[in-house]
Amino acid sequence: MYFGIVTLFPESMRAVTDQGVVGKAVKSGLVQVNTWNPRDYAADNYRTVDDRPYGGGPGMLMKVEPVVAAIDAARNAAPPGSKTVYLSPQGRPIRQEMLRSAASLPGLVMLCGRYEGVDERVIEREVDEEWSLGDFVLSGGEIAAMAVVDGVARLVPGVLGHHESAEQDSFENGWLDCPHYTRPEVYQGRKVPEVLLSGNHEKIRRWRLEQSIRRTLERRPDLLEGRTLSKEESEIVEQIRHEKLNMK
Ligand code: 9WO
Repeated sequence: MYFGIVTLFPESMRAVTDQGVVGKAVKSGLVQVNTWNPRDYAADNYRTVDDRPYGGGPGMLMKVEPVVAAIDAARNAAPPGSKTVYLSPQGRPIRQEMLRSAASLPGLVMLCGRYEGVDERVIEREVDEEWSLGDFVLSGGEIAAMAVVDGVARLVPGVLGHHESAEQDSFENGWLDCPHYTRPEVYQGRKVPEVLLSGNHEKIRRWRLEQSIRRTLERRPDLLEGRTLSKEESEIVEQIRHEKLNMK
């Protein structure tokens, strides 16, 4: 999997490429991360990368020529069939299935904005999709790009070991993750749920599923919209809804 990152802060990507699961995948060659700095494509003696917005107002935009030249260089180095994504709060909220389809591409080019962003015509002409981590503002797209590199890289076959495998993930089954426990058996007077000590794997599986469903109904009921549930899942959802009715 190839990542080309267009950024004024190429060193920032080391936070994701130099450690952990992604660091290992980069070292082994399963994942490649290259950076392209608009500053290297700035034509003037000052290597100017910002410019003033038409219409006035506070803030600056990224200067068009250097950012387009860096995008072009990134795309030319990326494998054919790669997609170009701009990270911004105006983008489509990222969901796990978007990362899954990105992981099936040969490469992903990501444009990290700085300042007040990028000229809209650059986004229209050079970018396939605009993605967002959520409804909040950062000071640039780099942290979002690193989140995407991390989230996509771990879906590339061979990047995770059998034990960490992505099928176990929260969201691969559509539910929030269940709670987890490790030693000690009693911590601050709070005991580990008995079922987890029972050794009954079928009971444990069902308890975990029920916990996942409870959490999802409680915290993220929106995740149920438009989903088809298995018989077991809908039975658990019904049972929980009944309990709630009886409480009132
Ligand atoms: C900066 C600014 C300065 C003065 C007045 C208004 C301003 N707006 C902005 C601004 O929104 N800057 C963005 C910074 C431009 C695009 C790149 N930046 C960014 C990306 N911030 N947050 C993200 C982001 C990306 C993905 N998911 C969540 C947030």
